[in-house]
Amino acid sequence: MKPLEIPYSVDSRYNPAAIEEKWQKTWAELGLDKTPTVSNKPKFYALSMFPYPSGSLHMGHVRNYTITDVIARLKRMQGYRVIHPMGWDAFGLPAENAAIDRGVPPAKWTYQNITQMRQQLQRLGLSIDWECELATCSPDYYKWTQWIFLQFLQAGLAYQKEAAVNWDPIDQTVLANEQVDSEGRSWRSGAIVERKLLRQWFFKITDYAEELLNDLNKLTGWPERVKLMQANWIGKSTGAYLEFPIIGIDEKIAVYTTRPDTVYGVSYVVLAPEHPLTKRVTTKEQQATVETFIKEISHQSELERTAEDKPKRGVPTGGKAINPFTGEEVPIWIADYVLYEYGTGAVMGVPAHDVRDFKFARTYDLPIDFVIASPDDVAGFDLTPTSEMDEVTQVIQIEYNQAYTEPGILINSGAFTGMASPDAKQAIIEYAEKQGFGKVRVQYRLRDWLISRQRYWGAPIPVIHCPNCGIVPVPDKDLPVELPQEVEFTGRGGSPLTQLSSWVNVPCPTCGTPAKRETDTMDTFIDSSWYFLRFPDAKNEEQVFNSSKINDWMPVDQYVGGIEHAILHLLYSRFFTKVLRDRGLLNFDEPFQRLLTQGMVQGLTYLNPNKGGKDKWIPSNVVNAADPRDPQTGEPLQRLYATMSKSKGNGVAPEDVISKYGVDTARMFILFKAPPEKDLEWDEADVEGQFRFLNRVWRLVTDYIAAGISDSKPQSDLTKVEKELRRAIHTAIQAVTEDVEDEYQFNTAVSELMKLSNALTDTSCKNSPIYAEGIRTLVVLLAPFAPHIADELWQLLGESDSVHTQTWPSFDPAALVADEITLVIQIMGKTRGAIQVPAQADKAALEKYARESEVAQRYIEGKEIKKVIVVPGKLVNFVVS
Ligand code: ANZ
Ligand code: ZN
Repeated sequence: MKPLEIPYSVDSRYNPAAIEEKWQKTWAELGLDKTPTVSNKPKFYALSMFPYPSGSLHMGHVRNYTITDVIARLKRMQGYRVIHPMGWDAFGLPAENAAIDRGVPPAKWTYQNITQMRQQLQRLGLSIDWECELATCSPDYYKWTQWIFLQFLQAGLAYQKEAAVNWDPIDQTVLANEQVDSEGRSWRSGAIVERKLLRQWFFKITDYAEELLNDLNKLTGWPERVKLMQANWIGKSTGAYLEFPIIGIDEKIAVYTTRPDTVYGVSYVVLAPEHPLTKRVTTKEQQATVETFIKEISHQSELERTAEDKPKRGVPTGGKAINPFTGEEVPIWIADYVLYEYGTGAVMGVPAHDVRDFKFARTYDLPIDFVIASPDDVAGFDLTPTSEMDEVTQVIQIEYNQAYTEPGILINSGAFTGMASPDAKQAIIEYAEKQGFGKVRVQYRLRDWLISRQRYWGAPIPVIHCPNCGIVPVPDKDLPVELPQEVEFTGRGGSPLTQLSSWVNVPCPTCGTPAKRETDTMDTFIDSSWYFLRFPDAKNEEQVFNSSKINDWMPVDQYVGGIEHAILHLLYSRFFTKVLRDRGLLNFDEPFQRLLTQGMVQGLTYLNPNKGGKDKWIPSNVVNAADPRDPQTGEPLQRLYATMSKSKGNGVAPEDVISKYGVDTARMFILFKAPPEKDLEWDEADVEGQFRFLNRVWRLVTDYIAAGISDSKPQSDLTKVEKELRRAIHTAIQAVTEDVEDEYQFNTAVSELMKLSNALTDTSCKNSPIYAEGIRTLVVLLAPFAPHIADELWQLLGESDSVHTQTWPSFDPAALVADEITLVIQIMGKTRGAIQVPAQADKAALEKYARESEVAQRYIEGKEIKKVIVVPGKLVNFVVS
């Protein structure tokens, strides 16, 4: 043993406040978190969803960034070159509201918040490369947002058309959806908001619908749930146009249906009242009725016409059509629930299998013929298809007392009888196509993306409207189109940009004629659809980014953020990536390789079930935990965990926890309390528990140092105790590595660290070099989780390099093999004890050890052994008389 030599006196107490500040400074000086520029190491891009600069950090942020930070630190130690950036999603409405309410300019308000939040973030000791920092509201970022807009415009993916917006008739302004309350009133004026048609800008995301859907298959590192949400949002449905010839005139009614498998159950055809064929099919006798009906419903809105709970109304036209499959005549009706703008403006009525049609048929006494049945209900029937398409003898009588809307087995459907719905759909469409009376038709629920906002605090759309040239893109050399500073915010009369004539009026860049700038700004989702492409080249003044740099760093290897972005942000980012790829700027298809959606942080709160609205939440600090009652009414309260929020008063401020316990404890608690994708219940006692654990580690290491550092090489012949300790060390390396590597099970990884710390505490070989190996391994394994204490202890161990520059240890498989195993002794199936036996003992040897054991001797004495059951590696069970 070498005499103790420590660079400075070891503080016997763990003092997080002192060491955390010290190490944050040191890391910054050493540039540990900087993104490596040249290196032949494999790359790793770790990214948290960047925050909106509201002004203060909440526990959800802390959890999100801690998760990403552990991954980034681990990957660096595993030999990757890592980029781990941070920025600000800084445009948006709250800044403008602050300007209206308090007169603070949006830019000033935003940058103040950024400064404040950056400081709070830096206290967390995250290994972020601050040199990549960006804010979407800064002109050197939105210059490129505008440039990308022009790329979309050039590609024909940006266009203008009329669209309905929320219009406040008092303030004369467009409102965002968030500014309209549940009663449809403006948040400011209280006026009932109107729908108004205005020219708006759109991005043609529908051009990419099919690829966005198909490429979900490539995202093997995404949660299934998120992929499903995206697929549903895109909403691909395959249906068909089917044509029904009209009797008496040489015309056909094309209907759009998603259920061609129900075509044998059609009992009528319905036209939208506005349909051009309505007049032609109406008979003389029905003319007056039809005209009255059309007049009546012309006053109804689309919503009223289609609302689920409204009765469906219609009238027969007197005309008839032929079902091309059955050859049967069916009446032609008009009805309010069929919209002219959707599909073909005509539907085939199948009351047996559609809820609306069912109600309609009941009201007007139309036939209801079941042609789909559940597989269970047709079990006993002969489902041989007939040879002819139109041979529909009603052979199977199945009735349901409501519409049967599920897919099932086709009955009474001629040659398609017996088929399952999905196959039948395809077969029926194919047949119709062959016969020339139908066509397959793919529809998406996804609509084009409305990107224009009549707001100030966003990136101005960089086009100029010229009376001669029409829409003229602002030339690249004139970008960015900067937001003017000297504006007044009144909240009335629309966007302040429209009032600023000096800004609006410009000569046309092409012909010089007096022209007008576009005053709309872009949806903030555009800013966040490409920020991850800017980080690796954030300072580039010449280009949006250097493609080879971005192709090198992208895709993001691990993206971490909230489930609330499962649809829009992630879909838009995928869309942008594909468009920029098609513009030749990128060489990959998908931006995010792996996605982790972290759960919510929940706080303790109390609920008064007899109260409604926000009043029902009673903050825990005014409640006596032993007997929780409403302080006002005395009513008993329910105790529960709910997502931390201001209204529930159950938030825990990150700075309070950090001041009391330090960042490392907060991180350890967050990681230990729940797996990252699950909700996490904030619990002070468990925070304490982690603080105590770090204190134990501190004592363990400092006691070891005080006792003297052994630098001797491990001998070849280890004692049994040494072998056991070595096994504990290497088991910890293996388990921690596996827990964090594939599944990010940080909670079990922290348990493994605790196990190792216990093994080191309990072992009797504290003078052995194996013990030294154990102490050092514990500190290294702890580094990604509790980075400050780990570096401090590492330095106390006499190391001059930061622990974060160490190589992540690999385990020695030989050390994992046990010399001895525990053999359970049972008598008559009851466990009576256990003994240690050599691991390689065979069945016969195990039985011998068991028989000779003290436990067995005690229970067997004087009895006859009838049978011995040996389970190798586990137990021996004696059956006695
Ligand atoms: C026959 C049928 C049978 C239908 C059945 C459904 C169930 P999505 O999925 O929203 O696209 N439909 C078609 N055009 C319509 C219009 N202009 N106005 C009102 N309804 C219309 O809905 C497609 C279904 O909505 C179509 O499939 C059609 O009714 C109806 F058991 O056709 B279906
Ligand atoms: Zn012009």
